[in-house]
Amino acid sequence: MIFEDLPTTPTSEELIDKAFSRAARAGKAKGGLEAQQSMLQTAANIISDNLENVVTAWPDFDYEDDVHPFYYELADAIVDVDKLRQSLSEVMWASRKAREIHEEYQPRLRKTDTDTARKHRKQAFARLADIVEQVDDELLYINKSRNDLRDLPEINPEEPTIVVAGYPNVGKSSFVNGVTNARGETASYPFTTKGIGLGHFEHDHIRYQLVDTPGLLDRPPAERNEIESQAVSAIEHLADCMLVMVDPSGECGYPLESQLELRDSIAAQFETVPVLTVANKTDRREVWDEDLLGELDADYEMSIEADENVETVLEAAIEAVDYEPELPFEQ
Ligand SMILES: Nc1nc2c(ncn2[C@@H]2O[C@H](COP(=O)(O)OP(=O)(O)OP(=O)(O)O)[C@@H](O)[C@H]2O)c(=O)[nH]1
Ligand SMILES: [Mg+2]
Repeated sequence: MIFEDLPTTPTSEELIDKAFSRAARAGKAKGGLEAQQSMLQTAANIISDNLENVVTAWPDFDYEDDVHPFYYELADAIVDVDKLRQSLSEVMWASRKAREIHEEYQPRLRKTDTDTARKHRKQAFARLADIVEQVDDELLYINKSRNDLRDLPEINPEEPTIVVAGYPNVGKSSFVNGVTNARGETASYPFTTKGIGLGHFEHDHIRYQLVDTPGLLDRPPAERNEIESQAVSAIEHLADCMLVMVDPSGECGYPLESQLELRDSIAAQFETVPVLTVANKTDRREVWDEDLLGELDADYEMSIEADENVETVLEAAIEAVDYEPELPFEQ
């Protein structure tokens, strides 16, 4: 996951302390003008390099190759990506500024007496400290973003992905766990209290990803908060097939009418993604709500419990994904 290995970001105070204490050590090893030059060089380099490293540790949000739209939107649900990008660019500015200060003061530490050189060097230090303090808030925001984003789960947006949606208790997890090796493998997102279920299976040597979405795509859009809505938008970039599971028996606790509305709203939002409606629990057909079955117009009917048609549904989803692996010899 692209935000997993980001290092901690130093605070402005930590960075200033580090730069000046290393500079003091470098100065002690020498004497006269050389000591002042060495101190300036050490402090400026440490500040400039550390600030630059803060920025280059991040993937470039401008390039889809670096940050897939799925992760961009997901990150934006959790942190303010614009503010983060602005912070990164200001830290880069500070890094450059530290180098400029170095270049500006370096000549003043030559061909002069030690006292004058020390005076200039102190002035340069004050300006270096000032530059770092100017990006104090930015460094804090970058570190906060790093902490918030580092625990996003291992979802691979490049892998062909089937997303399973539907009201609670309709059988989403039973399906994901039944057809994959997931066995309850879940990943927690900062924006749902329930774990997102993740499973994988192979078909014709291609690895597919199945994503179960409790807490996100299990109720009407109006009931989602802003963060959840944004997470759902992120899923639009992830899903290659949307499988809406419905329980016409209503034993899940939600009438078929509500489930129908959810299906329609998902189909409307995911208009660029193939959406399959699957009626689950055929083993409970005697209590299905017959009146609305016509309107539901399910693409498939199955029973996970009775293992009826489950394989057919999976194959239909694979077909809907229509994944063509990119072969290296096909240019
Ligand atoms: N009769 C019957 N029960 C089923 C079938 N599939 C799942 N169930 C049962 O329905 C209940 C809910 O199944 P889950 O797979 O946990 O449903 P879910 O959609 O993941 O529910 P949430 O995680 O709460 O959103 C469980 O008791 C399952 O055993 C089926 O085909 N027939
Ligand atoms: Mg579940």
